[in-house]
Amino acid sequence: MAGNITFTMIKPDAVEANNIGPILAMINKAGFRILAMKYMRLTKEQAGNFYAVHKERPFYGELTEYMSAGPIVAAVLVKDNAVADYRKLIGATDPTKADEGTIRKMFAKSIAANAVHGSDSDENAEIESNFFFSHLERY
Ligand code: FUP
Repeated sequence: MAGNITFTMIKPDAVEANNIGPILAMINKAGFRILAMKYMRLTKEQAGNFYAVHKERPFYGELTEYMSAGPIVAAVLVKDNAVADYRKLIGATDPTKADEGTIRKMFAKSIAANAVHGSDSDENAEIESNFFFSHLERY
């Protein structure tokens, strides 16, 4: 397999707004290959486990409530320099600070409902991919 992996979720706000297709098109256009993908709804407990690093943050309750409020698309993406290139494609956490043409600038509604997740390191890309996918689900 050529390249590195990153993990992404299309979050409930973007799914609700019918933006799965446009976001996947941007991902493909930017040169990422989809290694694994699923459409599912997280329980609040699963969302809490996924975001466990943020447990002590003031927004943790709201974040886990929101991430379990509707279905998401989870995917593992492959590309050279995947983590950094995908962070560039999605833009800043706060969409008001995201660059023009980024996924969050185009589709995010707020800092909490910010359309997509993207791993912030190779180590977390591995952990997050393993949270959702077995190796039998990667193609
Ligand atoms: P990012 O890596 O860009 O997704 O951002 P963080 O890891 O810092 O935050 C994870 C998620 O927590 C964000 F996607 C949205 C949520 N969050 C808030 O709701 N409020 C904040 O002030 C910061 C983050």
